[in-house]
Amino acid sequence: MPPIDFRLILVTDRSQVSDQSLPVAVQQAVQAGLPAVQLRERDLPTRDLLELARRIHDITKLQGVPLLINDRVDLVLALDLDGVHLRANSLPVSVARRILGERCFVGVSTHSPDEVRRANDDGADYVIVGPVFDTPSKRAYGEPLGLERFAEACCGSSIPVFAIGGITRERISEVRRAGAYGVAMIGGILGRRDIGMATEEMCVALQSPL
Ligand code: TZP
Repeated sequence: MPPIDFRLILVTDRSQVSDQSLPVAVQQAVQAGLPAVQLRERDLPTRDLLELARRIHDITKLQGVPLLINDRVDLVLALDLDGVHLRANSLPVSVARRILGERCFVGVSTHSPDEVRRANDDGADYVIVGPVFDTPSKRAYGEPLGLERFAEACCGSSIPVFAIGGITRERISEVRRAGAYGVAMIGGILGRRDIGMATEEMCVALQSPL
């Protein structure tokens, strides 16, 4: 298994990119030092998703930036992507691992300390935990975890934990102190006018001493 040597994951949502296409936005972030991308365009038909994944992969692979995709182990294999990101109703970790083997990342979205422990037991490579803070796209799912429950989730994990949900540059130190290995975000990068600058700011915040 390749090591998890990235601490920032840009999760995509093309509806939040205002002035340009998603591939151009990803290119700007990658040029500014973005270390990993998770393609999460869950509403796209397969052909369109394949095409988008191909275009984004052309950008990420040039810079050696891992590209993960939600759910689609078939597209991981077809395009030689770096891994898959699973949710509760996706394929189980063991099945994804069996299909993809050890050279691909298998990540899991989790929402509680119990789910984090289960993902550890199932053999995931990393977990994304959230929403930690309030974030518009997730209000329908109820209250965010908050820092205390997030810290509890981190305590129960021996694999890297990424915080998601309302993560800003200012909050990076808070989630790191609570035990986060890294952060994942949509709006903190794609919602900003200057995507390159936003990416740089996040990278600096992740490297600052606590
Ligand atoms: N999962 C939990 S919160 C969230 C996802 C996909 C949305 C994160 O968006 P933002 O803009 O970084 O708060």
